[in-house]
Amino acid sequence: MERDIDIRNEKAILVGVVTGGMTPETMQEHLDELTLLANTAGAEVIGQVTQRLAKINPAFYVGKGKASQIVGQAEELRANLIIFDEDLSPAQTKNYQNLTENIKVIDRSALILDIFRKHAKSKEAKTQVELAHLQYILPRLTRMWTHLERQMGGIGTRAGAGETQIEVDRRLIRNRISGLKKDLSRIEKERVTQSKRRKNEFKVALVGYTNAGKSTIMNTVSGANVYIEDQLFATLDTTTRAVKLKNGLGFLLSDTVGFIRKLPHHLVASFRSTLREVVESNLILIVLDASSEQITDHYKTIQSVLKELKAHKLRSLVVLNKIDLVNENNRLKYLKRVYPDGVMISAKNHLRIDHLLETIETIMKEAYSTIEMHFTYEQGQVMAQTEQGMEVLERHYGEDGVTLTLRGSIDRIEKIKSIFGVD
Ligand SMILES: Nc1nc2c(ncn2[C@@H]2O[C@H](COP(=O)(O)OP(=O)(O)OP(=O)(O)O)[C@@H](O)[C@H]2O)c(=O)[nH]1
Ligand SMILES: [Mg+2]
Repeated sequence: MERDIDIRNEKAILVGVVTGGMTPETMQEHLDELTLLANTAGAEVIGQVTQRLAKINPAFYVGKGKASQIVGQAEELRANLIIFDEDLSPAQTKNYQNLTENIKVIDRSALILDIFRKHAKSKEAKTQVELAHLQYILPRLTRMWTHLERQMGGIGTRAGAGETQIEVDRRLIRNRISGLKKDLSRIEKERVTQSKRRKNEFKVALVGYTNAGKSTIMNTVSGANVYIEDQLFATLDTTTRAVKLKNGLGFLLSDTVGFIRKLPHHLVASFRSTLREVVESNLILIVLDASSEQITDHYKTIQSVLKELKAHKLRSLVVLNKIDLVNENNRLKYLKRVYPDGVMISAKNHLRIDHLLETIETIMKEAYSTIEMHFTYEQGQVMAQTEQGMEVLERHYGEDGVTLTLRGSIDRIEKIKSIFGVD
């Protein structure tokens, strides 16, 4: 059942539905991506079915006849898993379960959740994934789903008077959900304290489609040692490192979980604490795989997730990574036309990283302001404190003290002004 999906060594067939103005090519691209997801989860794809639909059938998503046909085909191919590219409603999942006992029928969200569960390592990621997973399965519980009692064990797992097993299961899940939410708000509080400490620093966040090369950029630019793999969702946690520029200015760079088309809503919501770094950044680097045919789709997906996070109005810069794989002149021209401000790099081959850093520096300076401050010679300590985290553009020694011209974040300058009562 849903709870127990562990997609390893399963043989799967994929189902894609073409609706509205979608072209068969786009459908195929979506199924190719679904194949990658299935492989990442450990399944082998042995067949695919596509169906053109004018209207979604509430019982089976596709028509009843087609549903039986898909199940029949899966049986014939000896598949034990059917994966829909579209989200199935709880009722549709249950209907399929009634249609076949030996074959699991899941949707794209369940598959993504399975990958996240396998890749989660830190306490935070595990908590977030479990929360999203339980929220996903709560409305999908069926009466066949009775392992929970044993798994959760202990007091309160027995059915009370008049309570059916499924009611017990629901109660257990709800309790667990509220426990996980409490754990997450505790983790979130720690993050708030951390981010307060970093308030005056310029924060840059790497955001992008999964496998675009965010972690490779992180490692190349900051010398970090983040896990890089040619697979989807290699990264589920946020890593932050300080990056120093040649002129002494510096910023904090964060690498985080990647996005994908139709990322389950519960996942985005429960990964809020991991994605906090994105929401609080001064600059978002939108990392795109320049060699991907789906680059436009990827860009749209990123924009819509950023919108969901309420981070779409933040300053952003497009980074066209994997430019080493783009050999055709026409393709380069196309990229330049569509992303005129995009910075082309190859993180893996260390190409044009300097150019990326220079662009970040220019943007930082725009977000920065300058202030002139005068200190008497007795105020040496106060002056040193004021200088912290700021760039000293000029230092003029006069008879009655030192005049500094400082450049730094507007926040920091406002703070200095309020401390010294200047305006
Ligand atoms: N050819 C080429 N490959 C690259 C480049 N940058 C990264 N890669 C490869 O792309 C794959 C994914 O890289 P990651 O850095 O793990 O990508 P990510 O965006 O962090 O992916 P997730 O954490 O899984 O979302 C790896 O196999 C990298 O070696 C590049 O500039 N050129
Ligand atoms: Mg990564």
